[in-house]
Amino acid sequence: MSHLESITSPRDLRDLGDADLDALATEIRDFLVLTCSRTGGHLGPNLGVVELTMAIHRVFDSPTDRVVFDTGHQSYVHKLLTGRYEGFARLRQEGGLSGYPSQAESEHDIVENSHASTALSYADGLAKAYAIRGEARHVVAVIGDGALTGGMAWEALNNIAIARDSRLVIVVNDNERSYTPTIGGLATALTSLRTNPRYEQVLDLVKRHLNAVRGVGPAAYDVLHAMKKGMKDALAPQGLFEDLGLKYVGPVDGHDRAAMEQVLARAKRFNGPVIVHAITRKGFGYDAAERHVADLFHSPQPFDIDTGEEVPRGRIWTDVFADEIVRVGERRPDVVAITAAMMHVVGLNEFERRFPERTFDVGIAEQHAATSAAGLEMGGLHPVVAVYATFLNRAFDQVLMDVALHRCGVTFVLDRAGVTGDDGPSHNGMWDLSVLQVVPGLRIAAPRDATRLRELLNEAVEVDDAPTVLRFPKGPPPEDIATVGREGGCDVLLRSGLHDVLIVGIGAMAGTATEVGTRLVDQGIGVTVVDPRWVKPVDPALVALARAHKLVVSIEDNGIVGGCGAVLLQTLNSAGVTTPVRLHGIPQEFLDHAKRAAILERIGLTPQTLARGIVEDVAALADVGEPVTRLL
Ligand SMILES: Cc1ncc(C[n+]2csc(CCOP(=O)(O)OP(=O)(O)O)c2C)c(N)n1
Repeated sequence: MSHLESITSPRDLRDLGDADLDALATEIRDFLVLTCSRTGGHLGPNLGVVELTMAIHRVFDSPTDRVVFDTGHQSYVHKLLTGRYEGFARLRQEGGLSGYPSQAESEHDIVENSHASTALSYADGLAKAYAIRGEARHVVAVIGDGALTGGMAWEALNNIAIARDSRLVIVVNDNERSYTPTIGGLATALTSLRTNPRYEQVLDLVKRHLNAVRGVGPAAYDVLHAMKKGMKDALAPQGLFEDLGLKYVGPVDGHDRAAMEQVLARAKRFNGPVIVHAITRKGFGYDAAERHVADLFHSPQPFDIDTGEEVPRGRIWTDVFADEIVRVGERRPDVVAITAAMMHVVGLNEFERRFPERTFDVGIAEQHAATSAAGLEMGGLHPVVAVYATFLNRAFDQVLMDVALHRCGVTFVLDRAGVTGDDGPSHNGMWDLSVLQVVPGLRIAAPRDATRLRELLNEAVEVDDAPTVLRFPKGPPPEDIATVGREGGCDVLLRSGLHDVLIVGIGAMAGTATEVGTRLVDQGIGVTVVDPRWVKPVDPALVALARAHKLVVSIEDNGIVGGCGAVLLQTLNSAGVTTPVRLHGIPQEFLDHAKRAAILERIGLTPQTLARGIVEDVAALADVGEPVTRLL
């Protein structure tokens, strides 16, 4: 049995000697590479925290002591050390291990939200709770330099600095990267901490030398120690953490397990908040990851272990946006682009290459992205803020008050909208069409295919008196879906027979809507299928169409509560249109990870299930006698 297979709990680590621990670290790396080569996953970040995680679990006693991982994408090693080796065969697959910590999986997991920059706030609360309850438990928060660029992390530090009773150890996992190199003043400050000789190290050095001189050493050392603060400023002028009032230890080589254990043990003894600054390398120990220029294998697709070559993913929606935004940029010198630490994954890398002075990576700072976009707009530019749909939630108030209230022409591009699947509940982009409905003046476009994405992006950047949103899903776009007519601003995709059922297909669900329509036509039901293109505000043409039909059906890959269907229903109600409306969307719940297709199947958002339901609805309406008796 390998070392790795024999680990069922962190306690098993305590009995191992240095050689066995080194062997275990190697086994973990090999295993991570093998697993991710088959399933894909956050390989680079996890290769970087092997020793660091082992050290934490040797020094602290989880789950009595709590370990909180910021974002949680780097928790694979923690999972391996907490008895989940077997589960890795089905990593990120339906019914298998989650790609993030999961309370359902283990008592060692506590925070599973996977939106960045929250760990310190959770840890602050946990540590305060244990202090108040008189429980002698430590809390360890592991946070990357990327996640430290998020404002919430600094709000937490501000509070932690005065929480003297908190037994809280913050491990800053500094690998100088988010996906790409971490940006900003923080990154510069960390570099200065990283590269300046620490006063502790210098003191140690002085101590060793002075102690060697008989009769002089200890006394001289004491004097020196008294001058410590002054020395610190002279040797390592920096104020990042200590000027906040936080005890700082480091920097320490995060790949030197023994050194990590030493500083963690010291931090633990301090019994107050301490920052441990660990220097690590993303992708450490796997050549293909270390050489991967784009993102050091932050989150590769399945790949060939020998070459590191990923299974080609084909052309995805992001690529269509990436090409078009460059064209927009060529035509419109006032268009600037903003990413929140995800330059290439949201398709801005080519724009950045072409227009570096017009591209801003703000760090994992969606709130700042939105409000600084408002400022850019007020200054005469048209910003395009590209983020994953789920992460825009972070900036809701900024969109509402800072952008919309000021009628700023800012375009938000929401990639990975709808069901994303593999990354679980926190990554499904199923909230935007609901939360953004409440924003006055804001307009939302949902393209059904690549052509519409290009069209709608161009229309969106023309709007200069209100925020616009363009949302599209993960994965490849479908073949273009032809238009057979136009009603107001809506594309008609299918028109057949009488005005029985009006199907409104929102964005990526327009293809599904068309398939559903075809099935209904086969059943002899008259159908009109439309794609509104702009889904907010509701197109008056939709109201007229709804009035003319016997049943309205909306289909969207967004939460059913407050989404496009719900707002359409409300609009029809206000307009006095009494046509029955059936809403189809994602049930308002947190969806476990699985493939997108499997989830859509499970929640009934497939043409077959939808068509069956609609036929039943039509039959039920017919049963009541009015007004659709002629339908069947
Ligand atoms: C609010 C939010 N925005 C964006 C992301 C996407 N994201 C996941 S990991 C990551 C980079 C994290 O960098 P860091 O914290 O330094 O960890 P590392 O991967 O370098 O270990 C980003 C931007 C996220 N999870 N949450």
